[in-house]
Amino acid sequence: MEEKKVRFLDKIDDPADLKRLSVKELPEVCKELRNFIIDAVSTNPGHFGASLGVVELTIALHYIYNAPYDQLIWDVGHQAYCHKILTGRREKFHTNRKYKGISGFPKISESEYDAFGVGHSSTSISAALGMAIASRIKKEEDRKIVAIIGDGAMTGGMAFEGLNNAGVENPDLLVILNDNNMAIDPNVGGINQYLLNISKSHTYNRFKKDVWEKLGRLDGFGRKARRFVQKNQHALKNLLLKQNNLFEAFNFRYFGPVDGHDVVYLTKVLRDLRNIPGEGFKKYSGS
Ligand SMILES: Cc1ncc(C[n+]2csc(CCOP(=O)(O)OP(=O)(O)O)c2C)c(N)n1
Repeated sequence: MEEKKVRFLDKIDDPADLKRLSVKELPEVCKELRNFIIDAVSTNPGHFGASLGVVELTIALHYIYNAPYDQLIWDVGHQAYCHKILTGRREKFHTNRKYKGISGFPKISESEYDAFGVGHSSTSISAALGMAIASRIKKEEDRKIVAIIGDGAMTGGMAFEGLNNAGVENPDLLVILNDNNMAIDPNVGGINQYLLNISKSHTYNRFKKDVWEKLGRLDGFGRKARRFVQKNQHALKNLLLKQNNLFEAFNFRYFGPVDGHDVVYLTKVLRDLRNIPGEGFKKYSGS
């Protein structure tokens, strides 16, 4: 069997080690992490596809955010293998889901990086909202809270309770919709159709990407114009999408879709989202 060379992953014991790498090196880390999971899960079975699907997203999140101070909340948690491996549990990963081994889901008592204990679906937005409000009360303005939720979990009622409450609470919160059109089985229902429709709206997505990138390159006037676009996104989107955006209706700003397998681009998008100034910004990003 061909020996797989590992240049980076063996030296990543926490996200600080990941941050020492250059953005250009991240695609290689993604390959190594994906191989690591495939090898581990082929001898010790566990949730396979869900974690393989978020390799790039997890690496980009840990590269840009400062966990455990920033809190990453995985919905269901079956997709958190990459997160576990990057946060000090690589060497224990062979004990995943075994008696006295590490848990197959984020578990608060297992690691300070596991911000919320999960297993049940559709809880992440409410949990993240609670944490964002707590952070606001404690005046921790630099602390970021991110919920990562799949399109399957997004169909659950509790996810909508979270959106509904966030709409009036106005927290500094990023919700990442990891839309792979798949749950345990292919996803079904009205929300699924809706998500397919918005992710296919090329007119809007193309327009936004072009405008955003061009304005970002300019200084002075460009920055002002970018702020103007930012402020008026809601109206602009409705105009271009020719339909109301469900998430915007809940008072979220919707950015997306974003290619969730392009780790370099993801770091750029997350850095932009992280740096959007001011309290009260709520962001919803499809990937
Ligand atoms: C309350 C509850 N109901 C059902 C489940 C079973 N369940 C496990 S994963 C999952 C859906 C996962 O799909 P998605 O959110 O799209 O994530 P993906 O696997 O695509 O990453 C469900 C419904 C659960 N964990 N909790």
